[in-house]
Amino acid sequence: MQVRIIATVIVVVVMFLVVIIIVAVLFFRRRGSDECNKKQPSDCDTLEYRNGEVTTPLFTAVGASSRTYIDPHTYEDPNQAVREFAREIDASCITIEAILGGGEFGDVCRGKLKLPPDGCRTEIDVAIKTLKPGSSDKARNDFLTEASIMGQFEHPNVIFLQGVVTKSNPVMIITEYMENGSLDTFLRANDGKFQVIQLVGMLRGIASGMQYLSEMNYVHRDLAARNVLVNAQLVCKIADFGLSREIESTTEGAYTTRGGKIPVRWTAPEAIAFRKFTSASDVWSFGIVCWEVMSYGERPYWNWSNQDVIKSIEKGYRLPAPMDCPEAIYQLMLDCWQKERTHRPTFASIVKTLDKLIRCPDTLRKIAQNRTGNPLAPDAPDMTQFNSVEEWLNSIKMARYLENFERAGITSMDAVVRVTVKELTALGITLVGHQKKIMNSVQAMRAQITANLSEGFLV
Ligand code: ACK
Repeated sequence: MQVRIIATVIVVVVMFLVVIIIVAVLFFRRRGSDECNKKQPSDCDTLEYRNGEVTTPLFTAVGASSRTYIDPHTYEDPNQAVREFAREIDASCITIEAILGGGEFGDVCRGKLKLPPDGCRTEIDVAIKTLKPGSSDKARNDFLTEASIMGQFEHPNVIFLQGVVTKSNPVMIITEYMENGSLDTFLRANDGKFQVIQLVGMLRGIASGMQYLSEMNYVHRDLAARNVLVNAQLVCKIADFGLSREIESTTEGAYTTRGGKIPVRWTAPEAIAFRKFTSASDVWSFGIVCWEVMSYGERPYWNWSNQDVIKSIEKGYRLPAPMDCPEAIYQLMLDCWQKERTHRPTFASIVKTLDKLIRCPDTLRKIAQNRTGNPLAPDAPDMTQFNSVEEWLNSIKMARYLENFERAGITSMDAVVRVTVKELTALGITLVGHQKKIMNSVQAMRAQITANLSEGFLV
């Protein structure tokens, strides 16, 4: 009797729980779809309804969320992507005032845009990229692709697209106006004029824009100071999305064996070697941008040839800390330049690191000490002239480790050039500062040997 009562109670309780679970599931599913319907169709689905038409890209990423970038090349008709992602502006709302410079497809101008919401009464400053009259259909499509990409982004550190003019000639792309122009030119023109915290603030902005883009699954492939714009308040914004799919950088691109172009100095080794472009390769480029910013627009790797850059990086050489660069920022650069891409920080963690440094400016006081300068500069000490390990260790004030090297059988300069950080630890050199000092010297030596070899000198 008791067993029957207990069994009945259990059955009733289980049935009751099952009913509650079913009701709860139905309730939440219903609520989810109601919220979805409240948003734009694109928030729930990649289907878009514009002007009563249903348009859709040919492919959609599996599990794509509303925050995923859609490659305009997946559209059968490129014009459709432009209609989808960029607002058409009437040419009569635009006044061109001055030419800022030449772009890949035509002039870049400054001008005014009358904003229609209040009957064209408000005018704002804009930048206007024009397409050269008489350009081919392919050039027109390539030109407008940038607008289809930019139109998908909305972030304070990513250049904002106002819209496009495609229904009249010249075809134009209208973006927000950035008073101080491109970051590299701006820094060169203002050498030494900023406080470190201002420079770090610029880097924080760039990292934040890149975090947003990487979270949208967008890989830039050409992040460099020349492709960052600066406004009057020193806010930095990522620009230049025209080259992001197929690198065609006119000034920096070096041809690969497969006919693509790669801005070598800014590009991660795996992207150069086998075209593995990812957000982690964008992080490498961000490290180079940090170096450009902290050195006020100096050219990375100075006047080295692209081949010298590739060879030196492969051998472990890394750019030295710029003058007066905080140690913490140089460490961040070195982290971005980890050979193994999975060991590099993400943009999210870079933003966190920079935020912490900005919140506690004292952490920026310590200046990187391991500044070795350009080992290929005419006045750089010749690191290839040492006849013995002892002579070399004496020159860098590390003679205390002579025995460690000898015990490990590293008794010639040929062996020294091949030494790695791991080996240093194994031979008992565990102080990070000393490891850095020794490795900097080894890297300078490697760079000079590479340069001498490429110039045909016997070393
Ligand atoms: O270094 P700059 O002054 O900044 O010269 C180049 C020139 O146009 C050709 O690209 C400038 N530029 C490009 N986009 C913008 C923009 N949105 N706002 C202001 N200047 C821009 C760039």
